[in-house]
Amino acid sequence: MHPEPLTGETSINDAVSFELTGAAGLIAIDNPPVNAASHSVRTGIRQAVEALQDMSAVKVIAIYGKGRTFIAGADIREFGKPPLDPWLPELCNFLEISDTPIVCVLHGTTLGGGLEVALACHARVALKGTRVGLPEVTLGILPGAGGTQRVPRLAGIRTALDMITGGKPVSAEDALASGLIDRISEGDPRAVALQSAQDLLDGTLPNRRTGALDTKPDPAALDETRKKLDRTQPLLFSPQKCVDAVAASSLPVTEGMKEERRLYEECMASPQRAGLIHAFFSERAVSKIPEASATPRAIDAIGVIGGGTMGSGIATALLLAGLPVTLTERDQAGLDRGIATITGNLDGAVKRGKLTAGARDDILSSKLKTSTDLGALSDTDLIIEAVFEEMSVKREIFETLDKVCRKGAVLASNTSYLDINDIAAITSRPADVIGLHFFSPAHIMRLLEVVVADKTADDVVATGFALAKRLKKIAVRSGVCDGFIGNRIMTFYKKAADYMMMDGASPEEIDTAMRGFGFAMGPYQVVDLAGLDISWAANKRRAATRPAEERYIPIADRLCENGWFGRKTGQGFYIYDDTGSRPNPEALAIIDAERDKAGIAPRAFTAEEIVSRFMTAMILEGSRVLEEGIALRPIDIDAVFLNGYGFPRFRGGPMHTADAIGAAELVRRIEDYAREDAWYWQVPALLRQIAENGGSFAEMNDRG
Ligand code: 3H9
Repeated sequence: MHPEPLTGETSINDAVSFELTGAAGLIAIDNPPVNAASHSVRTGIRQAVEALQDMSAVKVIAIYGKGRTFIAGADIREFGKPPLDPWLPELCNFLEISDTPIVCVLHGTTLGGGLEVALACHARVALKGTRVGLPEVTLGILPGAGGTQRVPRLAGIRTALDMITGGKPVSAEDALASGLIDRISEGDPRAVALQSAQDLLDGTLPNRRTGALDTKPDPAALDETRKKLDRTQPLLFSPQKCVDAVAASSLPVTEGMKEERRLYEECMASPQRAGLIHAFFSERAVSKIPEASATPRAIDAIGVIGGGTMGSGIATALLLAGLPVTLTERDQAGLDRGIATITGNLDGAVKRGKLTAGARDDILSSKLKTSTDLGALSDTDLIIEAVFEEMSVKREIFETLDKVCRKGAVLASNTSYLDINDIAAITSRPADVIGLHFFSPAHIMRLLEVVVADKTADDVVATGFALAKRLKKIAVRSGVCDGFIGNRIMTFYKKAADYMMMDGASPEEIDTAMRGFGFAMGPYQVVDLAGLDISWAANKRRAATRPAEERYIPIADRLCENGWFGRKTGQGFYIYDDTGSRPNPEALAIIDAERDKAGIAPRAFTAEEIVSRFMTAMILEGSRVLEEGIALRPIDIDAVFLNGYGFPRFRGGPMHTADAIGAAELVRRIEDYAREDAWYWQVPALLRQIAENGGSFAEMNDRG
């Protein structure tokens, strides 16, 4: 028992404290950065409520969060570890049955278990600007602390299905309209907590036990959602489980809770949960780089050189983030094309509701400047070159930039393949030179490879990461090599696909198998979209240095010789017209002819073998990229493929998949495939070492 009355705050532990103010007991949660419902938060809340319940002066309790948000969810870092009492669902039930009424004050991003705590209280007040949601499905699980039972009781089955299977947060206004919360207030969380406690006591806020309410059955909504998910997310496990759990909300609450728990455990045990949570952490881990402590240089004005698709996309991304851009091109015609592309991109953003028409007009009239003279970039802070991939062209540009740019300006190249060290050496200021490799369309794709050359200064690297943050992109640090992390690995595994094509699998079979694995598109759909001419140019460039032992498949080159560059020319591996796309019979004839020429009798490939060879090749080259220090950690490679190459998120990325397969099995596969082609299929030393030690790539992430 605590002595009463209390004044000031009493700490339960490092995360929870309480205070007494008149008849109200206020409980504060303080567990930075996002007040995740860790073990100390759960025990802290329970002990604080118990302490307050024991005080006769306390007639009402209010819970609020300190810092930037109320509880943003269960502590994801505890997942997969032995659960510690009290579990979040137990805490929620404990709050709901409290005889002392409890109001919760929400602010920031009240998500997952945070919202579930609030739903179990007797009233909910949100500060203006709060976003509430149940994003568990994005982590491969379902709301497991009563969310699937309490949301339908407060807001109906349809809202519950939308929120729980969609995972997207909603505004406080929407939450109020649906009945999820009781009021929107303004002020600081503590003051609102105090006022709300008084209002709950006075009866101006409703005082209800959510679990005591009934859910109105809605079989049509359940059926529609199941069918939609079958169609749109056929490979995902947890969305259907979410629907099952919401369906159980028509049962008496204790039975519904049991069913929710059973389904939650199924999701927790699924490899998709591990993959999706790995993906979540990978996107945050990538910013932990050796240069993280350097202060980024100030970036107030940016120059973009080149108004092609890439340059215009980069300029659009910068403009959308509110940065002023000076676009340069060789001539007015080039500038006109660039301006037209940027305008089209911004129009698209207006159509998608990301930008108002007024803001677009404002950007075009006041934020975008253009020039045909590189001298116009003399007072910009960062210049991104995005011109044709030809060293002689880049040389001319960087020589000029070295002359015209102000001291301390960051000089970046968007090259996909060229050596940043060579580009840096063109200038008298190599410490200021860096690679910023965007992915097309640059205003939409989230990945940015920050390519660090030998002499790049730490604060220039930090500037690249700071820029990515402003653009809301995922920046991944890469060392210098042909193709950096992503394109280098892609070039390698693309060969494995080509070998299968040459030996008997059709492009369509390979694409279908990889889509079945979860990729958004198969590799031949990707090259058709990117343009076969791009890889044709790279093949020609590499021809001189291609090792004699390498098996070379010329099929794509033959297509290019016919002028078939993929989607943009109406045909490539597929034919594209008004009716959609279908395999190109002429491409298949070329494949047959090349097999004949090489004396290959085609054999059948199962989807399983296609996936196995494709993934083994990807992991093989990923291991080499790690061995050479091009990527800092396996998790960086995962982030690259998840955000730039359509890798299925629920599989966590290639190196996470490597651990799921197991290093010993990967070595066995490579040695097996090496019997056909010992040059291509070589076991990397790192992979062999992990296999021999019984280790994992995940351990390399932990070492940081
Ligand atoms: C759940 O609730 C299950 C229950 O239904 C059932 C239980 C039985 N846990 O993103 P940021 C870390 S599932 C642990 O950069 P922002 C994050 O790793 C959960 N750590 O900030 C990072 O650490 P570091 C449902 C977490 O302002 C730091 O906080 N909830 C958690 O851009 C800052 O994060 C969710 O899925 C967590 N739950 O965005 C919400 N959340 O600095 C997941 C964050 O060491 N979180 N961290 O790299 C988010 O969506 C965003 O973090 C948020 C803030 C919007 C909250």
